[in-house]
Amino acid sequence: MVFGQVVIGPPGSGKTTYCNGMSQFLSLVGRKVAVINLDPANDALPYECAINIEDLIKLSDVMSEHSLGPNGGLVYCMDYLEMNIDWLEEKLKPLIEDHYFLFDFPGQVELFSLHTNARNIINKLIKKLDLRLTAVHLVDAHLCCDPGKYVSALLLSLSTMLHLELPHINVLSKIDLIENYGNLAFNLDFYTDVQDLSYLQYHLDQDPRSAKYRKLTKELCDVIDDFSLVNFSTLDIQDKESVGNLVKLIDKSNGYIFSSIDSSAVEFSKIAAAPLDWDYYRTAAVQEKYMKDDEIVQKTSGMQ
Ligand SMILES: Nc1nc2c(ncn2[C@@H]2O[C@H](COP(=O)(O)OP(=O)(O)OP(=O)(O)O)[C@@H](O)[C@H]2O)c(=O)[nH]1
Ligand SMILES: [Mg+2]
Repeated sequence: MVFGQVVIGPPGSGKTTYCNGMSQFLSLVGRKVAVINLDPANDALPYECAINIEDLIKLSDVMSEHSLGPNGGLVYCMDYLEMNIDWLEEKLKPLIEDHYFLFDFPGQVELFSLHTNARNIINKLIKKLDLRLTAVHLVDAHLCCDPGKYVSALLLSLSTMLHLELPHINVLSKIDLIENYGNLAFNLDFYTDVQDLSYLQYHLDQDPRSAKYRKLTKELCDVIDDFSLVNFSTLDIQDKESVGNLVKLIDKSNGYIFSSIDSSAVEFSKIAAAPLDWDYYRTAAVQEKYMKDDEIVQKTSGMQ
């Protein structure tokens, strides 16, 4: 079984930096990582990539040959990759034996919430190579500073989750920079847990520019509340604890945590030794008490 991550998110949200940091972190904990660059607009790659879409198609060629802008060019490149999926498959096959995959995707959001090409590419790879992939959706944490932008980040996260239908983790990236943007209107938990958006609506209504969209904001927030699917983890790529916490979440979501029982006893025992909110003796004592109460009830009902 092969595990990996599909790294997506709006332009500049930190995908390439994430792939670089994550591959270093995973290598340190003993995994063999292959980073696959599927973004033809990625100029200077900070990581050594195992496969690069530029070997198949170049964005600059597409733009000049077909008179397309960068957005249309990227859609064309993804369509082209979908049609030539065998190329990617052949490149991945030698790595399947012992590698963990990180796919660095383009930042054009409509590719993951509207078009079908990226979804088809991922699904074909999953089927043909028996991959277990989690979508890691990065959103720049500075969007929390503006309630309108935060609502749009929630909607984007929700539509991407519904569109891709993969195990999915939304991440507020660059959380180390959030203090630089001034005080947040609410605690960070409010933005990560997405529990009650009525406070956010009230906050938006205080701004005369957004007050006129009150009804629209309410309807959009209701959609997010009704699905009740979106929440966020946080990430500072330079903080190993932050990266480690995310790895634990991703490993649970794609099932890696279970596969590692056989393949890496050391890593699994580290996870197993982590503190758990479970106390055998406390649980056993409660069960014993219930059994005694049951006996008493049975005896007293027999006496009557
Ligand atoms: N402080 C801080 N900066 C970050 C972090 N992650 C990424 N950055 C910075 O954010 C900028 C954009 O990062 P990229 O990794 O190029 O973002 P991307 O999503 O790959 O961008 P596109 O490929 O253009 O869509 C870079 O200057 C990074 O150094 C982080 O966790 N903390
Ligand atoms: Mg990038």
